[in-house]
Amino acid sequence: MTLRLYAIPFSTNVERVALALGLKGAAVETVLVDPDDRAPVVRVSGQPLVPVLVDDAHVVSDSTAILEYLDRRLPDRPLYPLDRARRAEVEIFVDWFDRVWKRPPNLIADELARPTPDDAVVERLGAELRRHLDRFEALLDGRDFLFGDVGAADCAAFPFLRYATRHDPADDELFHRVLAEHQSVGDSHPRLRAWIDRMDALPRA
Ligand SMILES: N[C@@H](CCC(=O)N[C@@H](CS)C(=O)NCC(=O)O)C(=O)O
Repeated sequence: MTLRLYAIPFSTNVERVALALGLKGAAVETVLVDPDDRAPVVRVSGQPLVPVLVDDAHVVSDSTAILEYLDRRLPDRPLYPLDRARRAEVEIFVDWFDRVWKRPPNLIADELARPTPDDAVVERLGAELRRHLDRFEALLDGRDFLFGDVGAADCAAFPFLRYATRHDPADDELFHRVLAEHQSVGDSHPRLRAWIDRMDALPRA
């Protein structure tokens, strides 16, 4: 049975899954959906957001839930450490990333979408986002990937952190412009730059 992945162009959360599938070497059929018409996604999953993974009778939405599902379904080349304590560390990181790290860029995008954005709010939140870059630089001290071996933490963070050095000109989504403008790194974060290059060279579905 071929896995099916529902996607929209330039989706960060879809890229998490595409990277995980690439690491697993799994065959997948990608169903590219019109971002303005989520009917096919709603039909298959009962909700409008991508990614959605369909594996025969199993329909899984939410990128983190999909990564966990893939590790159970295709246990070779694990995304999460097999050791319980190390696994919990990665789970805590992914949870922090989604609940804490994502807040400033989302709030900046909300602010910029207002008729008269407050520059001071944008600057304060931008500074918070830039401070996190130092944490990633430290996480990569002495190792090639965020928690040692490449896995779920890298798949979860890369699609968002890549904007520190890469922004496809065809990608004009506001949230992505925020990520590019408030994270740009020069020579200040060499480990982060090298990790972005390393991650970008990985296969993906
Ligand atoms: N928690 C979900 C979030 C999914 C999500 O927000 N997906 C975005 C694409 S990256 C989406 O479908 N957005 C559509 C919209 O907001 O209308 C996950 O991790 O998969």
